[in-house]
Amino acid sequence: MDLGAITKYSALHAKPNGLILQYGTAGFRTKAEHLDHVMFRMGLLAVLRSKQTKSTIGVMVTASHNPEEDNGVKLVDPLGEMLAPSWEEHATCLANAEEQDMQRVLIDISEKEAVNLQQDAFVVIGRDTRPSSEKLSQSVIDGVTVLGGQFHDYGLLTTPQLHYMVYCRNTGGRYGKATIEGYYQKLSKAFVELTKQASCSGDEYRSLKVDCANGIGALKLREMEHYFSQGLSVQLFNDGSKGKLNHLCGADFVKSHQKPPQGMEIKSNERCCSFDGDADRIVYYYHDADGHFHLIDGDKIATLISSFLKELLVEIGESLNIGVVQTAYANGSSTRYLEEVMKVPVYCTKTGVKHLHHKAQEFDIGVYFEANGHGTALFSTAVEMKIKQSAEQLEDKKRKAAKMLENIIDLFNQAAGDAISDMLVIEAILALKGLTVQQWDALYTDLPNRQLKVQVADRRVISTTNAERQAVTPPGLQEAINDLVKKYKLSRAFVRPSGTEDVVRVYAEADSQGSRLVVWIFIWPLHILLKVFAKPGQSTVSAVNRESGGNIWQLSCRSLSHLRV
Ligand code: NG1
Ligand code: ZN
Repeated sequence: MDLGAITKYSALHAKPNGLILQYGTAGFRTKAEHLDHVMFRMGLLAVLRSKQTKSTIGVMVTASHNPEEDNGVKLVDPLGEMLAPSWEEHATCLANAEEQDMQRVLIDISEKEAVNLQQDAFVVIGRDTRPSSEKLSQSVIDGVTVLGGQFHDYGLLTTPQLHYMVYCRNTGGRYGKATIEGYYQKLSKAFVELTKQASCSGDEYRSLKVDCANGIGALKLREMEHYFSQGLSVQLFNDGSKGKLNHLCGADFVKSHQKPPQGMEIKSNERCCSFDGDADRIVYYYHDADGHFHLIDGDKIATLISSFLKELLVEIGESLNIGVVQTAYANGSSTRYLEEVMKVPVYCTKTGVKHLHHKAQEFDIGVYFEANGHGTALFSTAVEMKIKQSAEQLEDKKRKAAKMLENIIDLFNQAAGDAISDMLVIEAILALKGLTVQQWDALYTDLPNRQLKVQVADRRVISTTNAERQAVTPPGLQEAINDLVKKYKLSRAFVRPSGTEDVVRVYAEADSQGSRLVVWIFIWPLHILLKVFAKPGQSTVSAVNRESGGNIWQLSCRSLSHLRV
């Protein structure tokens, strides 16, 4: 390690005074102007991780669904997975080190992790379309080179494409070719093979409207569409030609506001979907004949996928164990449907895909999705081999099902949740099953639900347990929530500090005969509870009134009068 060079170059990427950042649910995220030093230092850290694992490590520059002014960075581990937790701590430590402590922190990490500094290092880098991303990814490269690492800069990529590249490079090409062309070809070939087998189709002509959140998804989908156009025609909206990234559009906007994005005209019963800013999330939606908006979120996507996979296994005659992994944000109706109707075991983990991903690896086939549309399916190596054999050996009908499963396995991005790959999987399943979007939606009815952000003085005063479904601190908060939940049928509510924003998230759902207003009345006291327990910051009354059309306050006061806080 050339410590002199590190000190010299680090000074060119100086840390702003007093800035403390945390490697959160998906790496570092904050205003782009505060991130230059973090990028340089993550370049350094990626080299150490690469030396330690003797593998290629990925660095992605993105802030996903955050506003355009933000940016972020995360490291991708050898099998395309999120960075190991002990290294997240090193990342936080390195990002927050004062200039004069940089050398010591780097040596500490190398010693603790037994990094052989003589080992070669290789880092691959990708970035989203934010105006700040190009310069920030250059800072990553500075960090990599100053520690003597080799690198390949893929330039503009979706987050899941970078995960895919890392996975391909560390598995000797067995997973696929580590080029953008290799990604397009692998997925499109599987998709076209699948749709060729669709004898009946819910729609005469398969077309889909895609809201690309004014992000990287538009660019990549446009490059890719001619590869799969035999099976699907896509019409792109919010393609970045005029609008601002994630502004009034994209998967996060559609899911949290439960309304369509701006800039997309929707005719009744047309199938539409939205990607988020880095194209690792997807949600579907449509307007019914009465003009009502219907959201089909990650929970319903997981249900469609797992039921299809289960049916295929039955046809092939294989009894493999299949599990679905969700978080506390999964709608109660989806969990009930999966467990009671489909008889599929469901597990709940903490928020953040790394938790879901690890749990899903425990099954022969693990399907995981966050309600916000981030997810994929994982297949164990043994399953992949078994299915390949079956596709060659079994008699006709079974062989057809095995072949289908083989293609579905190829169509999933098993390194990370991927909006493009998930979109093609969903479109293939709908075509093969001859399902319309309404029929898919009718699998079960979501319980009305709301999710809000509350700003408190210090979100860390709230800690949770039981996969984040119960608050441990501050004392008394959970009891107060329990008292509130008792008042509503099939109700559930929880609060947890966000790992990506300086807010506390509040979630509530209840059987309220379809009335979202009831959930509003329910969630509002939760705001008050948080304010009371976490010692207030700013008022949320005006924000809540604005979002609810102004008539919430009176109704909420009535329900508040029952509260003993
Ligand atoms: P936080 O901010 O920790 O709630 C959010 C999402 C996660 C995940 C990460 C990373 C919700 C409720 N939370 O995490 O699911 O996607 O961002 O992007 O949607
Ligand atoms: Zn994202």
